[in-house]
Amino acid sequence: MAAVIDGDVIFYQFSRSLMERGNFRYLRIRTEIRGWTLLKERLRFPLTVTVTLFIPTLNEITGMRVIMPRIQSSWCDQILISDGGSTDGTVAYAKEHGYDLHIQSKPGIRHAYIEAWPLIKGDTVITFSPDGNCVPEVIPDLIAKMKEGYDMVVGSRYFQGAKSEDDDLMTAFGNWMFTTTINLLHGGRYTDAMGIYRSYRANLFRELDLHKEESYVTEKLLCTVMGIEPLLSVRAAKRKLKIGEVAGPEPRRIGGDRKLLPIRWGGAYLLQVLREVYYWK
Ligand SMILES: Nc1nc2c(ncn2[C@@H]2O[C@H](COP(=O)(O)OP(=O)(O)OP(=O)(O)O)[C@@H](O)[C@H]2O)c(=O)[nH]1
Ligand SMILES: [Mg+2]
Repeated sequence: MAAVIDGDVIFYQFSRSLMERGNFRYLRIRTEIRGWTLLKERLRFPLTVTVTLFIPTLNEITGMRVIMPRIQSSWCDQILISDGGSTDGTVAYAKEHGYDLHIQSKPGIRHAYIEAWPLIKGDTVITFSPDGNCVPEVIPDLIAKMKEGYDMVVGSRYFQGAKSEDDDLMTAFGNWMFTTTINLLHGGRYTDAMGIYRSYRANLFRELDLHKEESYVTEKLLCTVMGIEPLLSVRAAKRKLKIGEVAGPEPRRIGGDRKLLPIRWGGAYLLQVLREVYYWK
């Protein structure tokens, strides 16, 4: 703060104050120069966030039975399951527990997101895998960090001492290689750009055009249907959004089968990450 006074006229004054309006807290910067006042509002922090826990499932009943009871109801306002055609009782479990439920009509993980996104009620979404790979107790850390005004907070498997017990040589290398490539090509500062476990403003999905078919054309070359996380990481970095990370250690999968197709998805993701250098500004 500084004030330069020449006679009665304030020559220059600068002050900062915290303001609350609606659900947001702002840092207000007021600069007065020769009687002219300039007001700037900076750094918007949400005071509260409403949270949807979004869970894509494909035959995950074993993990669901162990993991879902560890999720405290006070942590989120909505639990939304998007199921890809499970035949092992996952859907019955979701109904029994009163979760919101969508059954996919098109196959492939990204359609689980695209189709169910309109059902999200929270302003903040946490994407979560119930297969044992996501530690439920990290949810409050993700929410607390979102309240500091972040657009996205990644539950990183490689941050602040966190480790993945689920990685094999190929996935460990793939996650490192993609994260490094995304940081170098698109200006990210991620330690984990590939994981599902993260929270973000729900409307980022449309702001970053993740709902559009044209965003995923590279999957056609490898005859697969890819996920949305790598593209979300790329475009959030390209837009220079406020991105944070918390430690999200990854335990082993509990039961069920791995759905990841490392070669096909790896190829499609690599082409997608490279294409983004010139496509989508
Ligand atoms: N609705 C739906 N869910 C899917 C589909 N493919 C995978 N999932 C679910 O998405 C969640 C996250 O899967 P991932 O953790 O990315 O994949 P994974 O098969 O566990 O492989 P790794 O964790 O890398 O070992 C799990 O609950 C899967 O059951 C799909 O096509 N549709
Ligand atoms: Mg998994």
